[in-house]
Amino acid sequence: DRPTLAVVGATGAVGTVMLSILSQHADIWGEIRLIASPRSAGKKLTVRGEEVEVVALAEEAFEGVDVAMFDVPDEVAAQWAPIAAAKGTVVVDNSAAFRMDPDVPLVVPEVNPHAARVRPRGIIANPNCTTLSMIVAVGALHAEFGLRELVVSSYQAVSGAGLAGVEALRAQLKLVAGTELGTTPGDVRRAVGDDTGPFPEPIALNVVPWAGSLMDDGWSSEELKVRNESRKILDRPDLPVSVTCVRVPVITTHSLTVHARFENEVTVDRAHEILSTAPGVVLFDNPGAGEFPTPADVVGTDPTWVGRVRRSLDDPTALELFVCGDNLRKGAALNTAQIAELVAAELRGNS
Ligand code: 11C
Repeated sequence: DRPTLAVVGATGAVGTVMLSILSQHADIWGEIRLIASPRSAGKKLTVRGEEVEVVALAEEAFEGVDVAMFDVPDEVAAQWAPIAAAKGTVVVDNSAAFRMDPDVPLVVPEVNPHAARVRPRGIIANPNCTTLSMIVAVGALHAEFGLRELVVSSYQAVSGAGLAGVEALRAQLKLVAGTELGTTPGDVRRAVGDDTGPFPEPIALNVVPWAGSLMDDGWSSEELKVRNESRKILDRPDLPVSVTCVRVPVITTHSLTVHARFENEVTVDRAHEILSTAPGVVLFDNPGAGEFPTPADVVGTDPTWVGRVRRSLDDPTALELFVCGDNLRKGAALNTAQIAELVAAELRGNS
């Protein structure tokens, strides 16, 4: 019998991409049940070419569900993932609620697939989209060279902040389009007005060095997530990781610059070989021909794209990279679906 899958949070920005990925991937599931807040219950959404009615989040909704993919706010996941797990459902959760729980594996199938099998709470966590947008490439280099340190800066798309982030950028772009704004202090801010949506500053014609909430000593929650999650996925709990997160006026696809220091000397040729053969990575690195990844080309694709690979001028053990990944696909829905498919294969093997 094919396993039953539930998608919890089916109507959100990531939920919508989950449904399209389920329609594109090999059809391994029996029933696919769509679950969302009571407000969305009764809506009809298309998955695998068929309309399915959304049911309200409730304990009974998990009856007979083998695997559930959750994309809901942290507090909703914290409450409902254990309820689903208690019913025997394996939960793959895309919130931050369980990522750092030592009894919950944090899984990227190309990097640490084995971790998915050890899940004492019946929950597997999916990393943050910023971590996921670089970790497949970094993990491949780590497997060969042994990582000693990471210093990264992100260039994060507005859809990382959900549909509200996309709406804010679109609305602000309308207000500045065709103007000469962006030439005097405050002119963009005045045109955009006080309502800057989920961002603390205007995002049109601007970059904003902030994502998430304020943590100790000036760090943002997003920066600490990238640090802590990278350490957990790579199984290097003491790895030095320094992160600066920045929001840019891109709809979808997070980019990062990465300074990665390794145990021994590295060469660009060997790094190219590793990256061009690593599963889930596309090497696109020919700056002489103008070839490097940008969000405009990467959006809507599955892999992690890598370009601008250089050896650090002052450190022969370090590489500099530019990495792009679609934050709604590999950064969220795709990785969650890949983990669910790993679990389905395991359940089939056991039955
Ligand atoms: C952003 N990465 O781009 C965030 C959103 O922990 O899953 C995802 C937050 C998370 O704003």
